[in-house]
Amino acid sequence: MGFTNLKESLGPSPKRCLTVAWGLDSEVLLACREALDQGFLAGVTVTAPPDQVKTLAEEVGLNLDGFSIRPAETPEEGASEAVRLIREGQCDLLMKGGLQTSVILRAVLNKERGIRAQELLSHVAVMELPTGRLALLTDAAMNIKPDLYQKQLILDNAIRFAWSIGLKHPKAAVLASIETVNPQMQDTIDAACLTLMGKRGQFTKPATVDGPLAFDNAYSLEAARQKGIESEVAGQADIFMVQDITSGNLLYKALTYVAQLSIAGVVVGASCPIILTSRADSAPSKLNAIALACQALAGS
Ligand code: COD
Repeated sequence: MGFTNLKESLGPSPKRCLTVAWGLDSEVLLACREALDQGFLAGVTVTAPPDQVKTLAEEVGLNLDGFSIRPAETPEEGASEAVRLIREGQCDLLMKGGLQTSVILRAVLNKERGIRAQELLSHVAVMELPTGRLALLTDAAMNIKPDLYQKQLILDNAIRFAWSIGLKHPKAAVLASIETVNPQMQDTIDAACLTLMGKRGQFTKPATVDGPLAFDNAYSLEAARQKGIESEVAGQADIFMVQDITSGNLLYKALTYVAQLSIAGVVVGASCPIILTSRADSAPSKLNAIALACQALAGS
């Protein structure tokens, strides 16, 4: 299943409303227009200064039917207003507009006024591999240097998310730089622990976990064979789990810019999926992210 199948299988959803925090990003608004036109969304609420939204819409020739605007003077105010709309059940999905990732994440995590649902929130990037199937990369954008317990929660979030978008019994590769356990490399020890947790059924939903695996062995069965690695996950991973934000972000950007994969990102673990796209993403890739979040909401 690729993004095209995902969008085709989604079907119209007359009641779903999305709020865009600080919606001063023309590509985000154009993607929302397309999602409204394709029936994935019933309404879009933008938090931002109304005159600036209208000017932006005029500049790019965007029809604002189906949009409503909640005034906000600053990105921080826009983020907390959008989070409030989710908390009060007025909207179902949250999307980042033209503000910094950390600003929206802080509003989401706010102890009194946020929308945490799980103990840990984490980022899941969904990419369409050259073979046409979808696979997940986590956590390339939220948790900076997780410890083993946080890694367990990050993997658990990704496994649940995989199930919610129809990747049942996912195979998860815990990535490291080598595929053997080196007592001097904590990431290889953590990967081995996560593998055992998988074998002992310590994740919320069934999954096959294997690691440490280097990216080549996780991605390519041939590469794994050449190294004599026997693994149920090698060459078939549905989830690629990195162990810190730096390696994750490097991999994410290399896959986007060098391999030119279509990638859509969401934060999971809050009361709704949070769509995080980067400014460089095109409107079609932002539409993929909206469709993905709608699918996750329907499947959770
Ligand atoms: N899940 C649940 N609770 C969390 C999480 C999480 N992932 N992270 C922090 N918290 C809680 C903490 O326990 C604490 O109670 C509160 O939130 C504040 O924690 P701090 O002091 O660590 O929070 P912040 O506001 O300094 O940082 C949280 C961020 C998510 C903003 C921070 O981790 C961050 O900047 N991450 C990188 C985001 C980013 O820039 N991504 C773009 C790179 S591509």
